[in-house]
Amino acid sequence: MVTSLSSSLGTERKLLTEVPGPKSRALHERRQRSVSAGLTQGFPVYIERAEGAILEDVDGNLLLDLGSGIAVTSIGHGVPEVIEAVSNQVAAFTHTCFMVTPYEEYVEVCEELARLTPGDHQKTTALFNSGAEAVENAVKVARLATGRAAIVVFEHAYHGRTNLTMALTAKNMPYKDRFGPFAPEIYRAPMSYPFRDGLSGPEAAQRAIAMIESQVGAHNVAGLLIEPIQGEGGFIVPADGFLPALAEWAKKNGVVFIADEIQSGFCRTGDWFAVNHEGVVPDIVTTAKGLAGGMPLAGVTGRAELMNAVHEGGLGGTYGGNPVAAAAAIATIRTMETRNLAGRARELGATMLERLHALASQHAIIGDVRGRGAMIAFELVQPGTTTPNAAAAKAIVAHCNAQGVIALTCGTYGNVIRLLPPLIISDAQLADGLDVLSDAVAAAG
Ligand code: PLZ
Repeated sequence: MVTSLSSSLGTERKLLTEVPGPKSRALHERRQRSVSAGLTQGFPVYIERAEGAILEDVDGNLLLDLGSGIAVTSIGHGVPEVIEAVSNQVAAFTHTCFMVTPYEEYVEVCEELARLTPGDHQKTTALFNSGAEAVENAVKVARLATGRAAIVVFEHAYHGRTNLTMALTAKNMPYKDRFGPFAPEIYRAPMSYPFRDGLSGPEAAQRAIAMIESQVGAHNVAGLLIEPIQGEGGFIVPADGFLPALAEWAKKNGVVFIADEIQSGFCRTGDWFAVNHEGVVPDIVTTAKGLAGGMPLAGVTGRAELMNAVHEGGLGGTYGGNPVAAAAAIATIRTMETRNLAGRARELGATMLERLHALASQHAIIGDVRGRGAMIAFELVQPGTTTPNAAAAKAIVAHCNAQGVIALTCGTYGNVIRLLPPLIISDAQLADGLDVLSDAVAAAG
């Protein structure tokens, strides 16, 4: 199994058929009969293997990945260190349930999360399977530790699809529509969105704090939960000073500051975590996605006095911190360090921003270019306005897909194209992807 992966896919995008090709189309027909219609149907090319930034589909087409499975395979596909760690762990044992009989890999991931997350205070961690599960548990900890109920979240936020996290997520369609009733004691504050509100960070923070104090009351707030750079909501980078002002307010009022770094964490923005760029030290950090290089693993890491306030048995789950996923995380973190993928993310970001700003100066449908490190996006508008242009975003992604480039949309208004390349993508591969993207923008504009 491992040896068959060693035959290289090469490094270049190459289409042998139209995409999706005949085999993908046949699989897609099978899917329509057996898979719930409730799942998003993205780009229906069925993948057989992957290596680096290249995905090979069942028709033999080689596709360029600018999405990393939504910021998950940040270290790239088929990384030998991860394959080896996972293979060894599968052979050793795959599951005991950490709550029944523990194992070292779980402990090591928690040690690494304590080391890598901001702040040198004492921290402990609990591991889970998905981002939504991590967010739910962060809320449980904040409520228990403070004895308060209210959770403040922000406009455009995305935190998951479970019942509690649907309440935390802002966008109705497709995430919440007709799935209620939703959990109570969730309050939504205005976000800093420089392109649309023109406010400075401190001004936007003051606006949010005034809302919280008048509509909720600081002493009722258990936790303030925020994505330091919003993901699904549109890669919204808050104005400088917004996050520090909120963190300061939280500290002053005994409110647990929870950074949801599930999409922005693990070198994606050019540092281990997006909060590092503004020197913010959260009380709790939620992680998932990039943490385990493609295996399902999520973490809640927080101040020991918060995390340890929970009674024994209050946190857990059958699979949380599964040994195979934990082994993958340890190898992923090592790989990120030895290959300096945070530094690479900054280089990729500089290249993407330069190309996208140039493109924006030529095409009036690009209203804003933003992001940090290798978490970069541009927002499509009706020329000369800020009116969202979701049709253009859709057309651009379709154009990219037809050329064998995986690109993703996001945003409350569906009008943002986001770029999340694997951090090991080569300069030539990125240039190729950006060339295709430029043609797509030209065609849409
Ligand atoms: N918090 C910041 O980005 C997941 C969602 C894809 P799970 N984002 C991708 C989709 O349409 O379901 C995400 C996130 C942030 C939480 C989550 C939830 O993580 O692992 O998908 O549960």
